[in-house]
Amino acid sequence: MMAESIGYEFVGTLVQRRKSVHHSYTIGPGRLNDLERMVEEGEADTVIFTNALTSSHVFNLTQHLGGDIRVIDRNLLILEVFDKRAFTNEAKLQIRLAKLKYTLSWGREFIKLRGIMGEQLGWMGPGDYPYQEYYRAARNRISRIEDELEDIYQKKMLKRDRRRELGFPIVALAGYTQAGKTSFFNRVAHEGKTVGLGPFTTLTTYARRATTGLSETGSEFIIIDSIGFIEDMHPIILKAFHATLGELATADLVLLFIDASDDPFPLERKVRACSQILREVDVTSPIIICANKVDKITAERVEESQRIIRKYFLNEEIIPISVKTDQALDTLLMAIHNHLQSLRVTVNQRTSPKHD
Ligand SMILES: Nc1nc2c(ncn2[C@@H]2O[C@H](COP(=O)(O)OP(=O)(O)OP(=O)(O)O)[C@@H](O)[C@H]2O)c(=O)[nH]1
Ligand SMILES: [Mg+2]
Repeated sequence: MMAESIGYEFVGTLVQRRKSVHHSYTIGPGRLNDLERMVEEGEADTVIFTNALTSSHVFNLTQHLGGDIRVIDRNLLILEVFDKRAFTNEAKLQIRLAKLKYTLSWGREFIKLRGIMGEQLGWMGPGDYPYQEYYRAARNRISRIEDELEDIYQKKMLKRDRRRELGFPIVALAGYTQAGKTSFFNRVAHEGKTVGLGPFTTLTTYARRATTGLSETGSEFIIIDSIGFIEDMHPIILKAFHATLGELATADLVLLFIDASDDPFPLERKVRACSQILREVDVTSPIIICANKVDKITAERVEESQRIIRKYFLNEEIIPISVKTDQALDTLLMAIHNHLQSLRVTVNQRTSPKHD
C-alpha cells in the first residue's frame, strides 16, 4: 500500500513466519528460492522487506538475487516515500539527515553495495573507496545539515513565541498518517494544502490562524498541521523529525486524529502506535480525540471503534466526526473552544497579581 502510493507496481507477496531470523538472508533457504522464482516470473526489479534488515542481510540477498535487483527494507521504503513528498527545505534536510545517518549506521559493507541509495553515495565503486574518508565526509555533511536545521527551528520557535505573546493558544494536530489531519486543517484555516496522496502526504509543520467562530473574544487560535505517525519508526527517522513532533509537546491542546473507519485490527494497531508516540515525544498537553471518517461506517461500528480507542485513552474526550461531511464539526469546535477558555482562565489566574 505504501509502496504503491509512490508508484511501485505490485508483483507478489511472500510471507514467512520463522522463530528466528536466518543469519544470512533473514528468510530461510527454501523461501529464498521461492523469492528468486517470484522475482524471475514477475520480472520484479525491487524486493521490499517489511521488516528492518541489517547491512549484511541486504548484501547477501543482493548477491544471491543478482546485482540488478534492489533489496530495500521497511525503513528505506519510508525514506523513499518521504523523499517523494518532501517539498520544503526543512523536510528535505530532515530526510537527507536521516538517510545519511541510516546508511552510516549500516557501515562499511553498505558502501560496497550498488544501487540501494546510489544517488547519495555517488562514488560507490567496487568497494575500494577508503572507508575512513567516506566516513569523514559523511560526518561533515551531517553536521552541516544539523546546523542548517537548527537555524530553521530557531526561526520557527521565535515565530511561535511571538504568537504566544499575542495571546493565541496553539492547537496541534496529531495522528496516524492518512487520518484526515490536513483535511481538517484546510477546513478550519481556509487553506488548500495537499491531501490524499497516500501515507505521509504532509511532512512539514504548518501554522495558520483559525477560529472556533463561537464568540467575539477568545475564539482565535493557531492551528498546526504536521507529519503523521506510523508504528515502529526507526529511531534515526524519528529523531530526524523530532523537532517537528516536538511541536506537539509545546501545544496548548492536541487534536488526535484517528481513522475510525479502519477495521478493528488495524485500528487497534494504529491507536496503540499513536499512544506510544505521544508518550515518546512527551506530550502532556490535553488531548481531544477526533474519531474521523464516520461517514464511511455504521453507527455500530462507530461505537466499536470508540471502544477500541478507549482502551488506550482512558480519560480523553472522544468525538466522532466526519471532516468530509462536516458531521459534528460544530461539536468539535465547541470542545476546542471550551478547552481554550479554561486554559485562558488558568493563565489569567497564574499571571494576575497577588494581593496579600
Ligand atoms: N470518507 C472520508 N474521507 C476523509 C475524511 N477526512 C479525510 N478523508 C480522506 O482521507 C485521506 C487522507 O486525508 P489527509 O487529510 O491527507 O490525512 P492526513 O492525516 O493529513 O495524512 P498525512 O499527511 O499523510 O499524515 C484523503 O483522501 C481525504 O480526502 C472523512 O471525514 N471521510
Ligand atoms: Mg497531512
